[in-house]
Amino acid sequence: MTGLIFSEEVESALAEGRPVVALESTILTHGLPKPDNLSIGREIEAEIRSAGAVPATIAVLDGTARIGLSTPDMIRLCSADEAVKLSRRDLGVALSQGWSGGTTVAATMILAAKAGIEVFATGGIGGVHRGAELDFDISADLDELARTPVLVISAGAKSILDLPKTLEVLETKGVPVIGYRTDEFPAFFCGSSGLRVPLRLENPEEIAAAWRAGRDLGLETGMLVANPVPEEHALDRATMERIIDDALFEAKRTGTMGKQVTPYLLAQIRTATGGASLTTNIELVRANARLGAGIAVALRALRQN
Ligand code: PSU
Ligand code: MN
Repeated sequence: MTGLIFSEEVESALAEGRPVVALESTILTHGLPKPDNLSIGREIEAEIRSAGAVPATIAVLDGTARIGLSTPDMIRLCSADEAVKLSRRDLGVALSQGWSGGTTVAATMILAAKAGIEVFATGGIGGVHRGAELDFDISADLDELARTPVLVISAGAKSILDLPKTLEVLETKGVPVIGYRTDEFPAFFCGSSGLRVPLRLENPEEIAAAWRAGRDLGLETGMLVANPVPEEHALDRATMERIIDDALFEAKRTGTMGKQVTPYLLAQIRTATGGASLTTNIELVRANARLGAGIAVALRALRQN
């Protein structure tokens, strides 16, 4: 496979058909604070290993697309000041110009699909921003879910986004949104949003079977599995709404635009909640990593039948 550089661990897992779970890296470069990002990145990988799968953190280093990072690579990515946030539109320039950066959900899906990895766990996806009817700010993650066949596990999306519009766009684009043991679309820090999720499944085997059936039909769309944050780590919905409203106000006041919007809002929220939101963030990604590993293991069992 030209253009991709695999870690040894991921390369042998794929060659032997063992379960692999992709992880994104914008969460490390732009979503979480340094130096915690490094330990969190490693904890998430460890979670996948202990659940019987191999983690493949995906990033771009010195203009090469990496599928699985060695420890020195991970350290570099997590400490680099010049790491760029890379979405679909950025990949060609990043690779040809020798950049290093974190891949968003969209860019990670592209590279995972090319690497032959079907399952990808993350925290939250990008979506339709509030006020998008005026500024057209809609994340490329949504289009990617419509066009790239990768199964993405997230804790829904933060209510920095317009969640009803995000669900409408996913419906229009034909992306299955599956509530994992829930009827509600989770709102990242909070397990509930008051919005119904269109489909619901109860275990990794059912999710793997639904994914396989769609693929067998020739569907080229992705799938979004929405896994609510474990209840004991969820934050209060009213408090988060207030904090998010303040963050949105600040973003507008400072004229924050384009790809800076999401990292800016995430940093504002982190400051406003103190340590609480970071713990919740780590725990929900950990839970998604575990579920992703379970789905990857179930997919492997389906192949063997
Ligand atoms: N939402 C979060 N945390 C994140 C992101 C989104 O709660 O770290 C990151 C993901 O990498 C996602 C990207 O793919 O932000 C979306 O950015 P944009 O809205 O600019 O497409
Ligand atoms: Mn945007």
